[in-house]
Amino acid sequence: MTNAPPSPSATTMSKTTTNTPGSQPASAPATAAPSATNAATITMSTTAPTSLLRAQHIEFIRNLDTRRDELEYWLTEHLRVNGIYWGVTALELLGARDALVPKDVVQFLMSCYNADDGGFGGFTGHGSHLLYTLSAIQVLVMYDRVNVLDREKVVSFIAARQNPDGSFTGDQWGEVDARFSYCAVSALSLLGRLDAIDTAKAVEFVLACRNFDGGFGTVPGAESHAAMVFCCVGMLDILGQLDEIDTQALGWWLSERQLPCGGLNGRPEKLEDVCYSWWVLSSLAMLGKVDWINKAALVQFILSAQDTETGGIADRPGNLPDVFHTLFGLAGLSLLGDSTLGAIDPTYCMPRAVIDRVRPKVAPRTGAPVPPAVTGPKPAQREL
Ligand code: GRG
Repeated sequence: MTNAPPSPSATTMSKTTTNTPGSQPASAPATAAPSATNAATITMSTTAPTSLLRAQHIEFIRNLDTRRDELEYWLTEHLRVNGIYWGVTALELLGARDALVPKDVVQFLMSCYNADDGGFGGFTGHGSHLLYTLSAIQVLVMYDRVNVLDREKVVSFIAARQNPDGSFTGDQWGEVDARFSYCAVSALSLLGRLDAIDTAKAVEFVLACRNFDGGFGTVPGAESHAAMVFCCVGMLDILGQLDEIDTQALGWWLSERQLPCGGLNGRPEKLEDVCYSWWVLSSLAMLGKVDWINKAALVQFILSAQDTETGGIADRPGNLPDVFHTLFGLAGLSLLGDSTLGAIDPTYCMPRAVIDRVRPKVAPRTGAPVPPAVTGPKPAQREL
């Protein structure tokens, strides 16, 4: 399966010239007043799709792994495990799990497992990193195949990433980032092993990434960014610490991300991008404030970014689609109440039905004590 690049802005390719950055839309959404600190935005096309192209999106994802003659397929090789998570989750929301063969997917994921340290790389033979380890665990949980893991070994890889100040490094090379705090806590929660880390110190670090505007950055002192808000709020939610957040300030900052075209940006003065329909909206959902944006305008923005020829969703209308934006567009529509899609859990970015199934193992949301460890089968009992 191919997938999208790490930074959408690095690969955005325009299919058409119908969007005109800098011009104002004919009618701005009623509740989405343009912020004085936001950049100019696009004009929505009147010929853009207005309904969900469900069948085309399923075909788009099903075909991703057949595009091996395309440069992008190989340029994104290092992210393949993330791509599988994005594609599998999107298919789950579309009610189309059978579009891929779970056994083959699990087999490929396990080819990316590094038995020496217990983590997953982004591709077969690549070094272990928390980003890929979480994606692999998420897919195994969705397929109910966590039994293939040497659970204790995976837990030891994740726990070993925690620093004395509570932060996490993604891999052995030492980069610290709030994303990795989310990855570690989400993954351990899904494995029922939050007891393996110092959760109080983990919370302390994430709270140190909070800024005066209510948002969160990658590290203490870094600019607030919506993707980091998702990571920090999600991590605090899993650990039952949402009370630590100034929900009024953060809710205001998040709702200011909506631009006149209906789309959301990730920080002031930046362009709208479909993926923020997830990072911003999921954060608002965790805070119980989805109504603080103009939902109808955002729905139309996401639908407009669908590709009518190939299926899939792009970062913004008129650009080429990829699986990253396809997942986060669909996930956003799900949070916005599209009843033709499966419901998504805003904290885990996994189908709500899956989280409900594993709920006894995952952490509570109420600040109650972390649940006891769940012991997995012995490695000898594992099978693909
Ligand atoms: C389970 C959904 C889920 C995530 C796991 C890995 C992770 C936790 C989160 C990643 C968050 C992240 C860094 C997303 C990328 C967001 C993005 C579009 C970044 C681009 O930033 P800029 O500065 O673009 O290039 P802007 O939009 O600011 O111009």
